[in-house]
Amino acid sequence: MVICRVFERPCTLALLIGFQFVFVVYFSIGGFRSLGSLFDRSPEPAFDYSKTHDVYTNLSAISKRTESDPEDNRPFCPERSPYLVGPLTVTFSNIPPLLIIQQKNLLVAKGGHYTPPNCVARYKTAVLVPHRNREIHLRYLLYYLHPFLQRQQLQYGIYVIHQAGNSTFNRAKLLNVGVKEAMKDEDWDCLFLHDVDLIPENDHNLYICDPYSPKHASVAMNKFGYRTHRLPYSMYFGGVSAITPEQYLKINGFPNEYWGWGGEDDDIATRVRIAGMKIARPPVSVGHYKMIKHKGDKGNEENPRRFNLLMQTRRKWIQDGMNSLTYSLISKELEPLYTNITADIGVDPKTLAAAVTGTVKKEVVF
Ligand code: UD2
Ligand code: MN
Repeated sequence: MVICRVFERPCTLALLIGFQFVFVVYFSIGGFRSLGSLFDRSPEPAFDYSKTHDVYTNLSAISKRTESDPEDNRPFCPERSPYLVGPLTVTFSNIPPLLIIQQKNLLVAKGGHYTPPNCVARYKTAVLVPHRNREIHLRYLLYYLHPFLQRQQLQYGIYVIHQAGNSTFNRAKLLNVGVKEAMKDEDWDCLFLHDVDLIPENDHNLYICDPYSPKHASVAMNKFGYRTHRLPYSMYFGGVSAITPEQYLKINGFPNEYWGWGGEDDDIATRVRIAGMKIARPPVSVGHYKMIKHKGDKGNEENPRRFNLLMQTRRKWIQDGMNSLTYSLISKELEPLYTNITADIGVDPKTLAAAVTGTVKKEVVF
């Protein structure tokens, strides 16, 4: 009876509907996650980021070869590396030149490949870095990433995929090239897609794949006060993420048609969802990254077509991706700290069309 009376009043009814609306909106933008965390049995691990460690601490001790141990007698590396220290000191001043970085990482073999000296690695990870004209950032990344990965006792290789020429940058296509070329070298079980300007700040952020779900690793960045910043967050896949070769095949790789800044990360996230997978994430307190400050690059201007393209992902993913990838490999050089893959991946059709109609003149170099 009372309930009926309440509903009879239009004002109360409007209020109730209003509350319901707010409730639905709140939970649809991620509120369930916070509700879920109330019941979560594994609380966020706590790290004290005011006490950080040099990523090179004890590295030489970690990587000392015990000559008495013949290669084939080596045990598996432990499930959890004993060398992890947690929060790391990351600054962008006084980063030494490449030659010194080499000397600090004596067990890194040509091409930026590493295998733990005293145990058999449980995981084999290729780190793929799409790149053009960011040499300083690359040096910083190499300085921090090599000791970081060695602390985790991984077998790994660092690949830099360099886009030849000056046409519009195409991050996702470069990543496709990186996967193809890296898989020719080794049977990698995990592919890490890595922006050149993001440095991990906690070595508990393991550079290994989740066998069930592609993983988004860079969940908390200094740039956003170490908070998750994108809504809907569950779709966010940019920065640093990891995928197994099997998962990569399942989503037909990455799109080749995103020229310029933006959209390609959302396209990949959509592919993951369409293929029936979820995106895994490390805890926020672990997935800490520092981003090297930068402005937008020349040749990587915002892609005006990205919203249109994103509307077509459901239809196009099956025909645009790994199965339609074409490029020509210009060189594959084994540098001391990384494998440098230089590829001609073609030109942005927008600039081609503009060149034909005469709207773009000398700036475009083919
Ligand atoms: C965001 C994403 C990034 C990507 C991009 C949109 C994060 C943390 N990162 O980065 O993954 O989705 O938006 O495309 O959300 N690069 C070069 N040379 C260039 C241009 C780009 O090397 O001239 C490479 C480099 O590895 C760089 C990456 O492409 O880190 C992404 O470009 P960005 O750093 O300019 O874009 P940003 O920071 O907005
Ligand atoms: Mn960036």
